[in-house]
Amino acid sequence: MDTITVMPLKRWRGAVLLILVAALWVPAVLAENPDWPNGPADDPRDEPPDDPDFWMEWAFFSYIPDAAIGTIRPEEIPLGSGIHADAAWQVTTGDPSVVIAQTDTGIVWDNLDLIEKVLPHRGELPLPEGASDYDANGDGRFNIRDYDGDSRVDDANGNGVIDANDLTRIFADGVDNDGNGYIDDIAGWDFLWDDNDPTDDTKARHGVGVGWWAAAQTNNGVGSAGVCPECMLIPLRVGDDFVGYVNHLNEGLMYGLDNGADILFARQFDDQLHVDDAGSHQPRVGAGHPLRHHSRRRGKLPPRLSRGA
Ligand SMILES: [Ca+2]
Ligand SMILES: [Ca+2]
Ligand SMILES: [Ca+2]
Ligand SMILES: [Ca+2]
Repeated sequence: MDTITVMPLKRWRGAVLLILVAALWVPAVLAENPDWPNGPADDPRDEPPDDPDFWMEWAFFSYIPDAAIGTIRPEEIPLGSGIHADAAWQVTTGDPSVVIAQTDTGIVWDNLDLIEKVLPHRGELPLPEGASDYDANGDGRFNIRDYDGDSRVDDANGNGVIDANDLTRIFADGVDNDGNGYIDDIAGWDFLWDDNDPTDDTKARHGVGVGWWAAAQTNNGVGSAGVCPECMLIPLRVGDDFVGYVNHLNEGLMYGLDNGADILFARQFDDQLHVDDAGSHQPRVGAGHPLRHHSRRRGKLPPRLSRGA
């Protein structure tokens, strides 16, 4: 099986060129936009989302930014510069019932475009204080905002914001409450270290990037946009760099399948990854760099995150 994705250098050159060209185009006004998105018959450029970095997301555009028109062959101009996500939003911005398993290098919890996009795991959590439903605020989705005002919840990880990782630290009780084989899998899982904290602690940031592109909170005046603005994410850490261990990826994909994900964000490891069989104790990558091997001790590990730990 293949494992890691590395874009060939010549493709990067093209991408960098387009980014530079797109960077020349800056819309006159990027204000809060309650009218985003406009209708399918309208020009999406008339009502862009208000995210300040959206103007750099040439990969989403159904058009060529004006500043780049002269650099593109005329016959290619109708193709646009990207995947036409802006046109898709004019039909739908997605649905929070659609869950993406983000199998990558983990997550940074205080990313303002992702805080509300992480799907907490109901089976390991108490109802929000005083609520009869996990969607305590009735906005149609279950996320960290449903614990707003809950006297039990605070900034347990000390990163300055209330995020799903705080729920893990506060409500971890050392019990696999839902019996899915993972103890206190409250906000994703780290298959690299086999624990319940998928924090990107090596700051690889690849997982943050792909999670952002997939489902960043959009039109919120922060950062940029996601392809599916309303979809939710389960952060599943399966590596800490561009070199990974395929069994972790497989475990992450299986976790997603078994725990309600509709979309498996499968990181690929073409050309770099070494595929290891499940019984090997000495997995190796490429020219022979040994990887740490972690035996599965699912259900036997104490929770890495607990109150005061
Ligand atoms: Ca809610
Ligand atoms: Ca926090
Ligand atoms: Ca569990
Ligand atoms: Ca945003």
